[in-house]
Amino acid sequence: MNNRHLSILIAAALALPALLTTSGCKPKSIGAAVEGDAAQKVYVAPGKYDEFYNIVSGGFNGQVSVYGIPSGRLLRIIPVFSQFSENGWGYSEETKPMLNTSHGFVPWDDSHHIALSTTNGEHDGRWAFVNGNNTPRIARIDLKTFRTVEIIEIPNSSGNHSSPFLTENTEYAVAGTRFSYPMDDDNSNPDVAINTYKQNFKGTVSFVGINPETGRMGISFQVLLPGVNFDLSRGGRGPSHDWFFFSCYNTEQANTLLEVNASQKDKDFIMALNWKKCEEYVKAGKGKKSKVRYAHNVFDEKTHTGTSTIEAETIVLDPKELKDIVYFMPCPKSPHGCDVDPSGEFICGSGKLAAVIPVFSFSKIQKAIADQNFDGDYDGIPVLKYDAVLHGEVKKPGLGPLHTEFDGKGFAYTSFFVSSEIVKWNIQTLEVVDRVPTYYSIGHLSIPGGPTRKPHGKYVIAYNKITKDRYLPTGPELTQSAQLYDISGDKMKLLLDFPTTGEPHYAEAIPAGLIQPNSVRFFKIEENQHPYAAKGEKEAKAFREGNKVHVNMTSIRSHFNPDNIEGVKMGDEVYFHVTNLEQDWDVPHGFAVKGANNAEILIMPGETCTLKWVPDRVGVFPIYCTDFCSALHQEMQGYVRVSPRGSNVPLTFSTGNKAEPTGAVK
Ligand code: RUQ
Ligand code: CUA
Repeated sequence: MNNRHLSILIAAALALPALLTTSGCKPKSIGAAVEGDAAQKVYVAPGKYDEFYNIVSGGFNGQVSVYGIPSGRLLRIIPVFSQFSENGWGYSEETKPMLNTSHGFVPWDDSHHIALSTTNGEHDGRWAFVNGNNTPRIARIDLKTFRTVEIIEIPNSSGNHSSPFLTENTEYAVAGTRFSYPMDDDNSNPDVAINTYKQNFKGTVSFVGINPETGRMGISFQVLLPGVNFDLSRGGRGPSHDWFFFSCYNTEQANTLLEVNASQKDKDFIMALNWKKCEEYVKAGKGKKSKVRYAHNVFDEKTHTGTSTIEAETIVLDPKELKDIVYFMPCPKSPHGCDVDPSGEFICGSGKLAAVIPVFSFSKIQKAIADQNFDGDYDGIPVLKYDAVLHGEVKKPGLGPLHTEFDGKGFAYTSFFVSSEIVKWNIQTLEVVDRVPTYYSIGHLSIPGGPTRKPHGKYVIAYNKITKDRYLPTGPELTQSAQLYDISGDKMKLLLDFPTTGEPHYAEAIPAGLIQPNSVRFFKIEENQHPYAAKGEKEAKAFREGNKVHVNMTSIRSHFNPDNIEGVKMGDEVYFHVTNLEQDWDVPHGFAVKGANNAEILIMPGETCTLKWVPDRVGVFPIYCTDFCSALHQEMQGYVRVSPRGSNVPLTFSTGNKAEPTGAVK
């Protein structure tokens, strides 16, 4: 494809909704797109549960959201790489460390991909991993609490896009750098001219090891690679268990105007990497130490507190010396998605600008490696011959293929951004068997269990990039949108549109039964090890340490203890450590104070959360519960008196008229 064609393609993509209207692809009415029984298929009656959890990355909102499928009902927003004033995530003293990085506090990111943990390549319902794209990070969400419990920063990386895909037993989450650049490493000189890209810019992929019991992450090793863009990846399974596959674009190594300059070559690469061999080399001491800085943040459910540690070293493997760990396979053209079928034999690359979908055969890859069937090398990495590793090509599938999921019945489903459709094809014969339009310009798609050894099938969900006319308009920005299709028959059938928060990127759907029974209902108060917890009303107190006033406060329906505090002075920092004494499901309490510059907090039963407040004026300030917790919720309130600097009002605290201030003033 020449550049003129390329710009036509891009222009076509931008004008797509108009194009659909004029070309007649768009059904004339909703009725034409949806069959009569669609409503029944997505109707989840009041009091009934959805069949699947759909765990969806929020793109530029840095969050993850959870929907029920088939209803499309929004069940929860999980803040990850974002502050969230609804529950104080990233604002409370306990959660601020979770957003620490080697660049300091970075309270936002751009989260693209979800990976649900697997055992033997099948969903186990334990954790969800999600990537931070901008300031390279991987987060782990505990699916027992639906909370972010760990975030690790990835050094020697810039734009963590091809992440956090997993190996079959969740041994590793991967992180491939989207942007190549001069490494962070102390031995590298980062101050180079941008136009020396070819000489000085490098790529890496990192393998983040995951503890099989606790889920705790740590960077096990990194692999140093030529300076290209790593886009997406998938772990092998079954026969290809030991391998990982990454799509690479910008093999032209352009550093400006990539829309043209990184679209020159007819083929870029899928990279095949043998992570088992890498493990062996690391064990044999073949890695080199790289001096770097990166944050590792862990949230402890016993202390209900996050801590951030700055780590200083990684191990880097160099495939120029370790010849048998990495191979490139030519792939037309600027591949985006790189997906492995449930059997582990087929790997398909979706060239955004390609007219075919190439499907590679794992057994042929192994044979080509054994026979050294190479087409030279690329920057020291052997390039396998395209014909030697190809199972075949899906011909004329559509325009702008992005991602592929599998139904476990021998079919693949590929999203096409430019032609705005999902195309179903047979993995063996490579024949297209069905196509349906999406509204509009689908990015990712998800079949429940689609990236596992045993897909659950039944539905495919489209995550669309452009909403246009699908919903009531809400000003210049429309809601983001997903669509649900029935795939239980031969033909895909549109069932439902549902709005999403942020920009939905990748998502996974998992049967409710794998998560629902494990859901934590409350934290046991006797296990609360927060240093400022008041585990009963008798333990409630206020005390001073210099200009810091600590209030170890309890909340239970429907009062705080203490609820009257005096003796705070201008210049003080007040720390409200609120312990929710409830031991019952679904009874959080909120806490808010007038003029607080951060957020309210929402404290789960049995948990302690801390809100820091620096009063800016003298006066009496109300505090109150923000979550309607009982018939007397509006009574759940109190006051804090703030006196001038140097005032001699003693620090006292009380609850109830009888209990006069008993303040143990330090
Ligand atoms: S990407 S729309 Cu950031 Cu996953 Cu393909
Ligand atoms: Cu506690 Cu309202």
